[in-house]
Amino acid sequence: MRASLISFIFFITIFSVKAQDQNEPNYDETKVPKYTLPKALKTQAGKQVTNKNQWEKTRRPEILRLFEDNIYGQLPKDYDSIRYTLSNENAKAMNGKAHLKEVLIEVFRLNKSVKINLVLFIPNNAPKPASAFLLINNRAKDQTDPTRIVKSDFWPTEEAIEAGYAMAAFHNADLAPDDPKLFMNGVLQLYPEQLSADNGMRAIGAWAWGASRVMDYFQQEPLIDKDKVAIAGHSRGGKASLWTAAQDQRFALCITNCSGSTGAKLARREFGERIRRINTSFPHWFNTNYKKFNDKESLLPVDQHMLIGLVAPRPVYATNATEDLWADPKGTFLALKNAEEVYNLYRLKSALGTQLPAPNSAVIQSPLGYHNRIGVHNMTGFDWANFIRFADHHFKKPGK
Ligand code: GTR
Repeated sequence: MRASLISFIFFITIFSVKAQDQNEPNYDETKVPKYTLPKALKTQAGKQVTNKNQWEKTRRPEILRLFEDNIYGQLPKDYDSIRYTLSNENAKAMNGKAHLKEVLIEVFRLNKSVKINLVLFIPNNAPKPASAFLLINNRAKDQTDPTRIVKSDFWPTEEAIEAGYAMAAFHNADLAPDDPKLFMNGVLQLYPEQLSADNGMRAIGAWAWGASRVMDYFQQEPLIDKDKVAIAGHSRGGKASLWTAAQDQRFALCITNCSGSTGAKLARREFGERIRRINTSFPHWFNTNYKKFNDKESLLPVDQHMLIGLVAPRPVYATNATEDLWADPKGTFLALKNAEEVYNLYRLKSALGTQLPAPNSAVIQSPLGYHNRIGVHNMTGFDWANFIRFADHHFKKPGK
């Protein structure tokens, strides 16, 4: 009797330790499973892609479709009309250094509309039209304060204006509130059919959709160089910025800051935040099909290096923070590395080395840029200073 009680307790203990293990994030490099990444350059028909024409005609659309179907959902492109209203303007904002435009972008479909409030500062002392950064703001609205009473490192607009860049931002909640019970109260009201589709758009897709509508606005804004607009985002916003750049080729450059799981890190390393965890904490971010890959990373027909590859030949800059293992710095670096072969099709040589760069050292002169900032999960002045260096490198090259 006693022996069986002891073995019962033993069994329960082992069982609960194991159950706990499965839910605990792994931060141990030795426990990363052996994995094989899906091949970016092999078509579904099994053909090797050897040039950019095959990539653009066959493989790129295939991969885009796989990401839509299995992770981020479709991005509806049809709407009835779009209207831009200048709701506030100050040609001498920031002590005369910048021209502020606040623009209400309204998109109409099925007699419904969604409103995007764009804040835009354009440098007065820089050639026009100006290059721009567009931030998908996933933090408090005052982080992109048009009055500049609040000045945040999360959107260091004074510094960017000084460097000759326009700074634009919109709040993600304008498109989809970041809440599993409320996310449908935004752009999804215009596309209700998406909600019942297993591969339909959800919150991350809605935020990316919003970035594309801002790009629609830039097409007719004479002060902005529509061919030099970088899309930027942090964390969940960085997942959305990468998805934006992947599907909307009008964006010339992509910044994905500490984007981690289902952003720029490889899923198959099962390091830090995993698919089950993100789908449980944030069921409204990705489509229904993505839930099938909870604990089954190896079955995904894609991995995140292929998402980065979709942005090629346009430059991508990814970041991490040394204390943010949840977002897997090494897995992010490896995703960039594995995207290099797509850039090679365009004869664009990456300057990423073979190892994760030393903390705070930035790889700038490269189509695939990266740094791992010393510190915690955040987006800071240090990060932005490097985004500006990266954009300078790509946008101010001779002949550009
Ligand atoms: C975390 C989430 C991450 C990241 C982060 C953020 O809770 O697990 O994937 O998106 O939020 O957006 O700050």
